[in-house]
Amino acid sequence: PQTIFRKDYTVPAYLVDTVELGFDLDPDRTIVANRITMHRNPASKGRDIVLHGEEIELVQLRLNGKLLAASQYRLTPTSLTIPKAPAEVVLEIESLCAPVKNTSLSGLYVSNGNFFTQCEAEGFRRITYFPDRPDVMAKYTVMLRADKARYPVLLSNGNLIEEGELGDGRHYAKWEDPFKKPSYLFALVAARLVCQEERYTLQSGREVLLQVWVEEGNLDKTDYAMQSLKNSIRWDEERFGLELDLDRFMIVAVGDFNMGAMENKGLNIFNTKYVLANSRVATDVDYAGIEAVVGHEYFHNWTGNRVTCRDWFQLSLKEGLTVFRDQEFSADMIGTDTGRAVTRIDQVRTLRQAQFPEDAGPMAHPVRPDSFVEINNFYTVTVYEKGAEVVRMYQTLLGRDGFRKGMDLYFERHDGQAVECDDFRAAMADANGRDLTQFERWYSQAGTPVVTASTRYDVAARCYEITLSQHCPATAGQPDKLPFHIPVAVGLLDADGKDLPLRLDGAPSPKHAPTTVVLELTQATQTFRFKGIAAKPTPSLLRGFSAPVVLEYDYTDAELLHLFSHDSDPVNRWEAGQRLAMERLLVLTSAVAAGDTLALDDTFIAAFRNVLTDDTLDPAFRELALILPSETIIAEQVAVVDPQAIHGARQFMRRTLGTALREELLAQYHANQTPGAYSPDAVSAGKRALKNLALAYLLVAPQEADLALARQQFEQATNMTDRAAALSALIHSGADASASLASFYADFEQEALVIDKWFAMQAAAPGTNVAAVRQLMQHPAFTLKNPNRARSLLFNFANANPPQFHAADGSGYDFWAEQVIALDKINPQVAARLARSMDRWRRYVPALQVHMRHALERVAACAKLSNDVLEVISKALS
Ligand code: B3K
Ligand code: ZN
Repeated sequence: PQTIFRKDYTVPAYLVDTVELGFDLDPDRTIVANRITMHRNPASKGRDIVLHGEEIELVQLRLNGKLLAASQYRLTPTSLTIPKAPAEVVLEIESLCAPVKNTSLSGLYVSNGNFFTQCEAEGFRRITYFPDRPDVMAKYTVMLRADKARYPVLLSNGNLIEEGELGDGRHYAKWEDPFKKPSYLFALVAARLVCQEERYTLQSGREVLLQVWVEEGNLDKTDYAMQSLKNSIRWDEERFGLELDLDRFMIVAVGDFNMGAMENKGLNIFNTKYVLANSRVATDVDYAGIEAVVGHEYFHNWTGNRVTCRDWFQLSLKEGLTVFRDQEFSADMIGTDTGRAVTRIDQVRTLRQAQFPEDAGPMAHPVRPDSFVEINNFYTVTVYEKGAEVVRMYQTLLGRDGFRKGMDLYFERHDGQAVECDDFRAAMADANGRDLTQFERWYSQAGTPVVTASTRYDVAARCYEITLSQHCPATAGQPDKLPFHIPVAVGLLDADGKDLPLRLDGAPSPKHAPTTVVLELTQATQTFRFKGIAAKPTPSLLRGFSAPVVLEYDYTDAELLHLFSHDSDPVNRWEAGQRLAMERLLVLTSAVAAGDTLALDDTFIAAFRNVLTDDTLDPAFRELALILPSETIIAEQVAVVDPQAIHGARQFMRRTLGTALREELLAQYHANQTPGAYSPDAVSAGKRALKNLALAYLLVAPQEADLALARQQFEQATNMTDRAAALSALIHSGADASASLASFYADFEQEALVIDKWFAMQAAAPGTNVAAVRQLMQHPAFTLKNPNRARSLLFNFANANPPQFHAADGSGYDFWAEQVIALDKINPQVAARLARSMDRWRRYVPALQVHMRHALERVAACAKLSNDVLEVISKALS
C-alpha cells in the first residue's frame, strides 16, 4: 500500500463552485447524478481534473454538455481523470452504487432498512466521483427521491427548499446548503423515523428549528440530547461569541455507526449510543457521553465546518480544538470548581490509559502526523485528546482572555477557509503578541515528554529552588527531540497544608502573590527560584495537569500523604493518591511474580480511609481518588509486563482495602443513596459513583451479606446506573451471577444499547475466558456486523480483561487474530481498531511475546487485508 506524506501536499488543479446531486435511492441500485461546476485553480499549474471514486460504477460522463468517450478520460478503481480540461467546466456524472452491500459503513449505506451516509474522511468518493479532499469547498444542492412508504423522511444538509410527490408511490425533497463545505461534510438520510423538535431562540433573537430524529420506539429517549443541544448552542454564544448559522439543526440517530457521531453541516448523524437515554436504559456515564458528544459535534460547526482542514494531516486542527471545547463545555455545565476538577481528572485518566501508550508504541505519531497509509487509522487519542491538551496549553499560557482573543482572530482570518494547524498557532501568537515558535514542536514531535524535577531549599536565603529538566523518548522516525515549550503550574504547601504565596525571583512581584504560578520550561534544564519561603515546603507540581507529560519527582511517602490530605489543587490531590498506590502496586507486582507474601501498609490504608470518609469532599472526587490505577496504566510503568502478576497485585490491593475498610464502605454505601426521581446531574451522579465503587470494593471478597446487598440493588434499582453497577459487581465477584444475567437480558432484550452492556460486562470480567467469549459469540443477539455489538464483546475482552486475554497458552491472541481477520472482511475501520489491541506486544514477558508475534504474523499472512489493518499490523511487526 501507498504511504501519503504531508510534505507532498499540492493545491488542487480545479476548484469546485457548485455541486448538484440527484439521488434515486434504492438499496441495491442507487443512481447518483452529479453536476459539478468547476474552474481551474489559478494557484495551480495542473490542467487535469482528478476525481476520486471507489466501489461505484460510472454510467456516463459529460463535460460542458458533451458526452465523453472512454478514450477521453482515465478510469481506475479509485480515480477518474480527465486530462487537459478547459478552464471552466461543467461535469455531469452519472454513477451507481449498492448501499445494502456496503458493510464498511463508509459512504452511503443501509442500517435497519434506512439510508445513511458517513463521508469523513474519504467516504464521499464511495457515493460519487469528486475531488474528495477537504480543501475543495463548494455549495451543495441535493435532490432526494425515494419510495414514500419505506422512506417517509428525506434529509440532507442545510435548508429544505422543496418537497412533493412523484409517481409510483415515490416522493422527493430538495435541500440547499447555503454554506460552502468540503465533501466530507455532506450527508443524507432517507428513513422511517420520527423526531422531537423545538423552536429555539438564539441570543440575537433569531429563531431556529432543532430536531432529534430516531426510530419510532425511541422517542421517549431524546430529551437529554435535545437539552444538551440547547445548552451547547447557548454555551458557544456565551463563551466564544459563536452563533448557530443555520435556520435548522438536525441530529439523527443510527444503530450502525463506526464512530461516536459526525458533524455534517446542519445534519449531525449520531451513533444511537450518544443520543438515546432515559433512566431505565442509560447510565450516568452514558448521559455524560451524550452531553459531551452532542456538544462536540455542535461545536464543530465553527471549528471544523466554517473553518476546516487543508488536508487530513491537519485533522487535529479541528479535532483537538473541538475536544477542548467540549471538555470546557462539560466542565462549565457542572459549574463548581471541584466539578471542573473531576472532569479534568477524567481527562488525565484517559490520557494515561490510552494516549501515553499510543505515544510510546508502534503507532506513535505527532499530533499533526507526517505520513499515513490509511487516514482512518489516525482518528486517534493523540490527534483528539493530546490535540486537546495542546489547545489547553495555549489557554494556560495566554489566559482565558488571551485564548479568546486568539480564537476571535482565527475566525476573523480564516472563516470559510481550509487551513493548517500553523494558522491556528499564528492566530494565538499574533492576537497576544507572543512568540509561539517553539510551541510548534507539540505538533511535530511524537512521544510523551518526561519532565524531571528536583528541589533545593536554602534556609538562610529563604529561597526554594525548583529545577526542571525535560527529555522525550525516541519514536519511530524521530530519534532525537528538541525541547518543548511546557507550562508547568506549581504551588508550594506549608507544613499545615496551606498554599504559600509565591514570589518568583526575577519576575515582577504583584501585590497579591498568587498561590499557583505557571513556570515556562523551554530549555532542556531550567531553575526557578521562589523568594521569601520561611520553611521547606512540599511542592505541588504540574497542577491541573498543565501539560501532557510524565512528571518525575522523588516524592517521599510523607510528602505524598501531605498532598493527598491537603493540596488545594484537586487534580494533584488525586495524583498524590495515585502515586501512593502506584508505588505499592509495583512492589506488589514483583512480589506476585516472585511468589512472595503480599502485604499492604496501614499508612496507605489509613490515607484511603481518610479520603473515603471525608464528607467535606465531593463524592465524585472521592470516587476518583479511590479508584486504583488500571492494569493498563500499571503495565506502562514496568519494564516487562506480566499481566497475571499485575492483575494479582491490583486485586490483592482491592481485596485488602475492601476488607480493611468494610465498615466505612458500608457506611458510605448507605450515606450516598439517591432516593427519588432519577436525575443525571453531577452531584447525584457523583453519589451514585461513590456508592457503587463502595459496592464493588465490598464484592471483591464478599461476605454473604454483601452479595445480598448487591442482589437487592440489582433487583430494586430504579435506574440503569445502579442496576448495571450491581450486576457488574456481582459478575466480577466470581459468585454465580447467571440468574441475574438472564433476567437482565430478558428485561432489556429490545434495547440494543443495553444488550451491548450485557455483552460488555461479561467480556471484561476476569472469570470470562476465551471459551466463554466464543460461547457468547454464538448468542443469537451477537453479530460482527454491528460495530457497537462487536466492540462490546471483542474490544472489551481484548482491552479490559487482561488476565484472560493474556492467557498463558496464547488462546486469547489466536482468538484476536481470528476476529481481526473476520471483521476486516466486513468493516476495515472497526477491524483496524481491534488490531490496535496488540500495539504493546513487545513489552510483554517473552513467553507471551512468542504467542503474540505468532498471532500478528497470522493476520499479516492473510491475503487481501485492508490497508487499514495492514498498516496497523505492519507497524506493530516492524
Ligand atoms: N469527525 C468525526 C469522525 C469521523 C471519523 C471517520 N473515520 C467525529 C468527530 O470527531 O466529531
Ligand atoms: Zn470531532
